[in-house]
Amino acid sequence: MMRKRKRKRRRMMISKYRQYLVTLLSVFVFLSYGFAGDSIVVRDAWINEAPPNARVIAGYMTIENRSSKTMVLTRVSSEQFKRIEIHRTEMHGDIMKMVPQEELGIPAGGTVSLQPGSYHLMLVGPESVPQEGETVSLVLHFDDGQILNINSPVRAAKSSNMHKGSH
Ligand SMILES: [Cu+2]
Repeated sequence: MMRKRKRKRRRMMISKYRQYLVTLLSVFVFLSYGFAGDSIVVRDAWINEAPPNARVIAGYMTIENRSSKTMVLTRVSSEQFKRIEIHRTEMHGDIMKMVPQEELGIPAGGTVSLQPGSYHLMLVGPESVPQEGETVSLVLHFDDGQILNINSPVRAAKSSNMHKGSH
């Protein structure tokens, strides 16, 4: 008697759990679809090619905010690196300095370019240094909880998009 009842209860719990999972999954799909929409568009992402023993690598991209409110990039992560910092290169007299940024705001309807000599991502502690032709998977986290996954190709800085262009 007792055993039967217990089994029944467990079955109910499993089905509840399953229901919960399905709900959670559909919320997830909805959110990522909603985001895939248009509020943030990333273009021209690239990772600077670096020697195989490099401990830090720079990453660049153009982030466009098509929404009607400021979007704030709060965090960037990648499974291929220990951590990723947002930096800005500043000139102090003759001295070039990289200043870590807590976050990066992209104004409504505006564009922020991460490029050599300005804002950039500092990819710290590579699992193995990615070489030209490979890509780095980056996850961009925004202050409203939205998340954007991008694949960034690795290429040499000399063939920079400034003049030659990649398309
Ligand atoms: Cu830096």
